[in-house]
Order: sequence, then C-alpha cells, then structure tokens
Amino acid sequence: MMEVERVQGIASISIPKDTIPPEFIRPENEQPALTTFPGLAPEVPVIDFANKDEKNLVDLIFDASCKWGLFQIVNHDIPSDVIRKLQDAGKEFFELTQHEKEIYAKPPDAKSVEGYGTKLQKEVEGKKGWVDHLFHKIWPPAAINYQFWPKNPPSYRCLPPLSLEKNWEKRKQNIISREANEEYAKYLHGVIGKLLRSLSLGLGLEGHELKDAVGGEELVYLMKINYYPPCPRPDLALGVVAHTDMSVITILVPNDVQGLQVFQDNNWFDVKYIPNALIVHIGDQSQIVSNGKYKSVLHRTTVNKEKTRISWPVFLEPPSELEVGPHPKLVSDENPPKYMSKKYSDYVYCKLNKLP
Ligand SMILES: O=C(O)CCC(=O)C(=O)O
Repeated sequence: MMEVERVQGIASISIPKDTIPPEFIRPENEQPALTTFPGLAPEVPVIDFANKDEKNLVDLIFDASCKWGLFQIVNHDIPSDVIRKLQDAGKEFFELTQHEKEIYAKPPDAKSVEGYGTKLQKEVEGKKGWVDHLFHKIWPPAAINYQFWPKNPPSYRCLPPLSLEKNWEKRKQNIISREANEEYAKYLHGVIGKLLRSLSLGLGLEGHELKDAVGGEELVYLMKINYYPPCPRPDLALGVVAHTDMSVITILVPNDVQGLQVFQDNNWFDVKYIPNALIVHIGDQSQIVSNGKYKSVLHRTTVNKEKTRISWPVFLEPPSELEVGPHPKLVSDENPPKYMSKKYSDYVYCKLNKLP
C-alpha cells in the first residue's frame, strides 16, 4: 500500500470528473487566473551565449541578474540531441508504472531531498502543488548516489559498467545511455564555467572568485525533474508555488508547454518558451555573495488543462559544509554586509523551517 498519493494518480482520477481536490485549490491571491498579468508581458532577457565580445556578454548577464534574476541563453553549445535524450529518459521514467517509480521514492526520514517524491516543504493550510518530482545529484562523481538514478528506462544512465555487460545489445544501449544524464552533465560544465565567470566579472571580481566562494570544484549539481500532469482546473491550481531557489544559480530546460512565471514589478509574467534555450535563475547564494546586487528571482509554475509539462532544473549548490556569505571584496564601511554568513546546510535548514 502506497503511503503518499502522487499527483500523477490524482490527476488520472480528477480529469474525468473535471474537478480537483480542495487541497489543490489556491487561495485567491495565488490563483493564476486572478494573478497572472493579463496584457502583453515584457520579455525576460534572452542572451546570445556565442557573443564573442566578452565585455558585452558580461554587461548583459549583469543587467539581467540585477533587474530580473532570470534570463534565457541561446547558442550555448549543448547539442539539441543531448537535451532531447535527457528529456526522453525523464519522460519515460514518469511513464513507468507507479510500482516501478516507487522503487526510487525518497526514504521517509531522509535528510537529503534525493529520490522520487511529491511534496517538498509543508505549506500553509495543507495546500499542495500539482507536481511530482525526482531529485538526484549528477556532479561531482563523489557526491552521486546511484540509488536514486532510475535503472529503467535503460537510457537513463550507463548501467552496469560497460565492460561487465555481456549482452551486446544491452552494451550498445548503455553506450547510448551515456548521452542522457551523464552527457548532459558533461556539457553543462562549459556553460556553468562561463556563467560563473561572467557573473564574477560583472561584480568587479576576478573571473574565478565567485566560483571559489561557492565551492569551486566541489560545487554540486542537483538534477530535479518536475512532472506536472494535465490539470482540469489550471485556473485554480499551481504547480510549484512561489519561491526563490536556495542555489547559486539554477539552469533549467523545460518541455514545450508554457508554465514558468516570474514576479517582476509586482506582477506575475509568463516566461516565453524558446526551443533549446536554457533558463538561468539567480539563486539565494548569488544574492548573498554579491551582497544584494544580484536578485534571487521569485518564480512559480502554472499547469495545463490538456498537456503534461515537464522541466529539468539543475540546482548548483555549495557543498553542505561550506560557509557562504557576502564576498569580502564586496563589503565595506559604506556597504556593510546585508546577510549573515552561514554553512550551506544551515541555510537550507533555516529556509525550510522558516527560521532567520
Ligand atoms: O518548472 C519550472 O519551470 C520551474 C521549477 C521550479 O521552480 C523548481 O522546481 O524549483
């Protein structure tokens, strides 16, 4: 008997009834139909990552990170088939039977967020978001716990080690499979390196100083897949409720179903879907290290009546024992630190438990 009800199961019961359970109905001040900006939305910055003029690229990233805390990058060098394979493998996982998915369920009192799950943090009045998820780390190798990497579909990852697999067909499949999560992680390194360097230069620091302040080579890449099934009342429900990310930055690939919204100038605006673009979110740790220059973006997601939305954010997080605070070069008597320095694990604990 399953202890937790997954939204995917609730959706299959709700769709024929054309209603949703009351715990998914948001209060009026959150309902998307009442709170989404009705007119023509201003466009979130779209940045050409192949721009050869580094100064110009740094300026564009700096401006977008201060004003919006969110931007899309195009021409980023991650081949579209690497992204497509990542998406196919994730989609196939959520299309497995419930029983097969539950093998990867997050253990009930686990400290880590890794695993298949439904709810992240307690919400007021027991409200729920219309979304299930799967979390697992993809980098660095020492941080990976393969227990949470689905063995099915086989394209999810390379298993077992190629040399041990005797069946040639399976071996071939496993070779292809490297192109899903592992290949994506490999291509992400370049994008992340360039982003962190640009964000660092934008603050007037040396190119490596921002990355050094958040963990250097120990920076953790935490993959999440959000699975938002069709919802009979998308006017009343939300997928992920309004929040800022705890990460340094988050790099997200969506499928082609509209859903991400950003809060800007007191309005909720849709973030336009651009095929093959990566959506970069500035997270809390960048806001802290920059002493408030960069803005950790408030965002949420809506859901769709007919279509399943899926997104693949990768949260870049400092190692849990690292203390993160405003960069010493960015504070002075005239510009005192605006944030306390905290061990990242303490930061996460305080935020999840709403402590200062
Ligand atoms: O699905 C999206 O576009 C955003 C997801 C998100 O904000 C999250 O998982 O924290």
